[in-house]
Amino acid sequence: MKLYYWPKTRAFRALWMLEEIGAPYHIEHVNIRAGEQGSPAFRHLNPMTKLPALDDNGVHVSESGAVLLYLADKFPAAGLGATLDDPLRGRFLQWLFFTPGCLEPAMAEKMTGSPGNTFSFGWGDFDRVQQAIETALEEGEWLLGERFSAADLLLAGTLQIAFMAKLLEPKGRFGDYVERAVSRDGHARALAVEQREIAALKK
Ligand SMILES: N[C@@H](CCC(=O)N[C@@H](CS)C(=O)NCC(=O)O)C(=O)O
Repeated sequence: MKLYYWPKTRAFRALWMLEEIGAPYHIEHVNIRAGEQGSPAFRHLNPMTKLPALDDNGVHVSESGAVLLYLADKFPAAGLGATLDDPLRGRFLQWLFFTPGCLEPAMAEKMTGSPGNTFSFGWGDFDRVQQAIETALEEGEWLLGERFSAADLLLAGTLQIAFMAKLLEPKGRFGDYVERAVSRDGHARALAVEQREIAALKK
């Protein structure tokens, strides 16, 4: 499995997922700061020319939500998804789509101060996504209740960015949730890889 990656990007989500799973993979660098994502070869892989992208023996997947879903389905024993017959499958998909489809656009809107339209825009607005997460987390430690899934990986990783951008305070229910997610061994392993990659760039 090849992970097209550059440090300090959304490719970290896929890296974290691969480390959670323990699947063998290797990193293919795409220096997005130097424009390498625009090469014809990479464009063929992901016409959006963005990271992350995955090549699993010729099967190409991009868009972080799709990459996580692909991996969760491919490695069910890792328990990071919900199988087709699992009653939690619906909730799993809902929250997996929620982060890129609602949270990220609402964050972008909030950051840029764009006026938006909570009724017509698919992501509502930042207050609405915040309330949705709050409600979901009232029901359990994780989005699926008792167990951590790829949907938590995606949401917690994105909430960390919301903390860094000062859109949310890293405290209370949100703070505890992100803390629980990043305390996982899989996250520590992914972070070690990311730190090695950052250090290598500085050489
Ligand atoms: N919707 C995409 C967004 C990916 C994305 O925006 N990646 C950024 C890095 S964090 C990127 O590759 N930017 C380079 C570019 O836009 O040229 C996903 O979730 O995978």
